[in-house]
Order: sequence, then C-alpha cells, then structure tokens
Amino acid sequence: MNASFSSARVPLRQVWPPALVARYRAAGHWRGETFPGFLRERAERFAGDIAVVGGDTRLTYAQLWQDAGRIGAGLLAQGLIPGDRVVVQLGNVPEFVTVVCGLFRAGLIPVYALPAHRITEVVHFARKAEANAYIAASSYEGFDYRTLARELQAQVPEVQHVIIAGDAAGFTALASLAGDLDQLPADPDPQSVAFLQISGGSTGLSKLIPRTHDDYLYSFRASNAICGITQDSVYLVALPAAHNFPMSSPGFFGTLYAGGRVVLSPGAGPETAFGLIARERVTCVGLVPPLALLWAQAAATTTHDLSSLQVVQAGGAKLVPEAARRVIAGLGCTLQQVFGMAEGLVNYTRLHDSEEIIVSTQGRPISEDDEVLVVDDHGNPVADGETGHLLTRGPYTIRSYHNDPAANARAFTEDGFYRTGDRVQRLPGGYLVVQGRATDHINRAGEKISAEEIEDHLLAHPSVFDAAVVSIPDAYLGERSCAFIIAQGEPTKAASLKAWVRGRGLAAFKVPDQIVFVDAFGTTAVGKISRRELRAQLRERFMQQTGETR
Ligand code: AMP
Ligand code: DBH
Repeated sequence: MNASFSSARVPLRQVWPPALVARYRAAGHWRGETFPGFLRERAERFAGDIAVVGGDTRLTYAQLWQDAGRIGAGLLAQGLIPGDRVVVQLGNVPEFVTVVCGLFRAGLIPVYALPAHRITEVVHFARKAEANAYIAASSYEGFDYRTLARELQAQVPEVQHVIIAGDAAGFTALASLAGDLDQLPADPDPQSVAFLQISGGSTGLSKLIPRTHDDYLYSFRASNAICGITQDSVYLVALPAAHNFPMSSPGFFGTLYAGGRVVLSPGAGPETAFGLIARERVTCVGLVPPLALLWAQAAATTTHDLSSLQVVQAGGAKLVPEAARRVIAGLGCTLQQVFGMAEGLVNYTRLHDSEEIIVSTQGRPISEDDEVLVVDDHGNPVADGETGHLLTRGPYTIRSYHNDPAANARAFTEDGFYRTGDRVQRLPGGYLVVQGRATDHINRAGEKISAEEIEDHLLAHPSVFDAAVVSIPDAYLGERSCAFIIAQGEPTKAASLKAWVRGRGLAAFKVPDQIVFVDAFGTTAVGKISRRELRAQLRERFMQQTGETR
C-alpha cells in the first residue's frame, strides 16, 4: 500500500471567510483557473512557441504540456495517488518546470526545497508535509542529491519514491517515467491547495505555506500587468527557481501564463547570466540587491549586449536608495523594487513611477483588496509616515501555515491578518518603506535565516555553553550572520564551530559568517531579559566596539 503517511495525513487547506471569497470572486481576482487548466490552454494557443530554455533544451508549449503529462502519469503509475506530497529539489534546469507541471497534472502536491537545502531541512519538509516522494537532480552545483535521497529514506521511510533527473544510480530515472495519460485526474478545485512553498523561517524551522490555484494564479496574473509581462517577454530565472520571487513575481509562472519565454540560468552571477541575456534577448529578471549591484558594476565592462533588458527587479532584501541609483545608472533600464513574501503580499514600484519613488520605496501592494495595517506594539494603527508593524490580509495572502498550530497562533491575528514581522512606514499612495523587522532573523542577501534555529544547532556542540545569533549590517550581503558564543569545557575554534553547523546537514547559507567568543552575554542578561533583547544588546555592543555602522 501507499506510505503510512497517506492514511491520516493533516489535510491541505487554505480557507478564507465566505464573504471574502465572494468578494475576491466578484472582483475578478479569483477566476476559477487552475495550473493544469491554464497550462493546457497555453499548450493549445502557443503550441509551437518556445516556453522554456535551459542548458541545451528548448521546449515548446506543446512539449512542456506533453512532458508534464508523461511525468504526471508516470508518477501515478509508480503508485503515487493524487493528493500525495512530493518534495522537489531541482536547480535551474528545464526539469524543474516539467516536473512541477507534471505534478500539477497528476494532482500531486509539490513541496519546494531549495538546491541549497541539506538533509536536516529536507527531512523537516518531508515530515511536516508527510511527503512520500522526493524528486531531485542527480547532482547540482557539485552536490550529489542521490546521497541525500538515501539518507532521507533512512530517516523518513515513508518517502518510498525517489525520482532522479540525470543518472539515477538505482533510483527511478525521471526520463524513464511513463504512464497512461487517461489515469490523470480531472482538473482540481481552484480553491484547493496547489503546492507547499517554504517560508524563510523567521523563528525556528521553516514553515510550509499552502497556496491555492486561485490565489497564486491571481498573484502572478496581476503581477504580469504591473511588470509588463506579455507574450513577447523573455524572463530570466537567475535566482533559484524554487524561490517565490522568480516563481511568481511575476517569475516563470507569470511568464508562462502570458505565453512568453522562460530562460533558466544555472548561475546568478554576470559571468553566466550576461551571455544568456544577449543570446536569448532577455527582457526581465529578478535579482536580490547584492546581485543587482554586482550586475550594475559588471555591465560597465561587459562585451555582451544587454540592450534587450527592459526591467530589472530587485527584492528579497532591502535595496537602499544609493544602491538603487547605482543599479539604474549601471544597467540603464527600468528598476523595479519588489517587496514580497512567500506567504502572499507582494509590493512593486510601478514601471512609470518617478525615480524618487523607485529608489526610495519598496513599492505598493498588487491589489486594491490587499489590506495593509501598520500598527504599534499594542496593535493600534500608527499615523501614515510613522514606522510600525506590517500586518496584511488579502486575496493571495495565506490565513494559516500547514500543520503548525503554534506558528499559526503567533503569525496570524484573530481577524486573519498575517503578521509579516516587518517594520514599515506607509507613505501617501500606499507606498511602503521597509525599516527593518521585529523578528530575529538574518536576511542574508535575500536568504532568511532564523537566529533560533542556528542557536539550537550551536547549543548541541559540547563546547558551547550558550549561543546568540544576530544579524550585522554588511556592505555586500546587506546582512551577515554573527554568532556570539560562550564556550565551556574543551576549547574550540571558530572554524570548527562553522564546520559543526555545516555538519548538522544545513544549507551553507545558514553557517554563521562570523563567530565571536565572549565571556558572558552581559550582566543584565541572566534570566532577566528576552533572547530578543539579548541579541539586540550583543549586536549594539559589537558594532560599537568594531566601529561598524549601519
Ligand atoms: P519569506 O517570508 O521567507 O518569503 O521572506 C519574506 C521577507 O523577506 C519579507 O517579510 C521581508 O522581511 C523580506 N523582504 C522581501 N523583499 C524585501 C524588500 N524588497 N525589502 C526588504 N525586505 C524584503
Ligand atoms: O523575499 C521574498 O520572499 C520575496 C521577495 C520578492 C517574495 O516571496 C516575492 C517577491 O514574491
């Protein structure tokens, strides 16, 4: 029979109050479209047009649909059942798109892991999602995912199916999947959950974000209109395809929705991306701020023709005005700031906004039905222009995480507002300026790292008495991570603590950039103040001592 997870799994649900459902439908936000539905329609309408380019592969819309069908039917033939959850860990390769579309066609639920995630994180996703299958590349960026797959099956035996793109070494090869197309289910309920996205994990471990067909399609359809994505657009996926930003803002799904062309770049640096831009005449790309700066710098001396670029988006972390000006000057195209979250709400500067708005704000929400509250510590609205906590609800913002009552109790108000954890200022016209955040995570060039999660791993080391992980402003990364350590017993070195964290099976971006040994965390620290205050004190003291500035 199918894995033991199947019988009593936590159901996938995402529920809005009936009055809002009616409203979002009446407003035309939710149109009852689904992933398989739109992909089928595009395969007919744009059959011979190129949909996806990656490596040596160029897939037309018809081929994408066909290959997705083969994969979906093949997975069902393997014994998977619609509704099963499948952890997908693929890099920026065409298979990422064919696999995900294949899962949609089969009614299977992708759970998106990043290529950087390692065994500890993948085990967490598989357990939380109650997944019974794992699909990965044989290797990507020098890492062998077949080894990870073996460890995953050892730790989570319910993961009965492993499918590998490339040399499968005893696992099922993606290329060998085949099945009866007639076994594919009818299109799903548009209100049902289509996939589980991963949160950056502001506290503790990453949470799973259930997104519905209706809500997600709305977010990228509306993004297309804001970002100027049409059938003529060529969108470059430079960030990892599994990230919500290049997936949906408007990302590769927006581009496929519009009938445009998606180009997958195996690397995000100018050395890889610029050649692709020139060759494929790329019109739009989403970048994190450090990359946008690097691209702007490299553009000055490149021999590649970047003149096709119309819009360069920067998001995932704050782009400060001075950096924004450098990006505009260096790349000579329209800059769009994007402030989004996998939980939903996405803000954009508009393409025709004044340069002042574009450089100094993180944009305004997609939808007139995005409700934005900026409140003080007690939940009372602050005056416009003042900084407060950003709360939001709307037609594409989740109401709950999957399988995580404790996180839900923290992250949502009784009225269903999502507490973003961000501190923002709202300007006239609804434009938001991100001023920092209220939760303790490190935003390392767009990768979010939970302080708590890393502290737990450090505390597992026998020579660590206590650990506090904080973010330190960093000229290149925006923020880097710094772990303050009170040692005990056998002396240890910074390098071995870093190796320890890596050895715990975590993504490399979570390894502390810096380790500082201290004798104590401060006199007031003992049991009297919160971890949050403690981290803030350590950060301030460290920055004063080192003379670092924000
Ligand atoms: P996640 O919930 O993991 O998808 O991460 C979303 C978070 O990334 C937001 O809540 C912000 O803290 C941060 N973020 C995304 N875009 C921006 C931006 N343009 N400026 C500042 N912070 C951003
Ligand atoms: O950081 C993010 O999660 C993010 C940034 C920009 C995002 O999810 C998005 C746009 O959709």
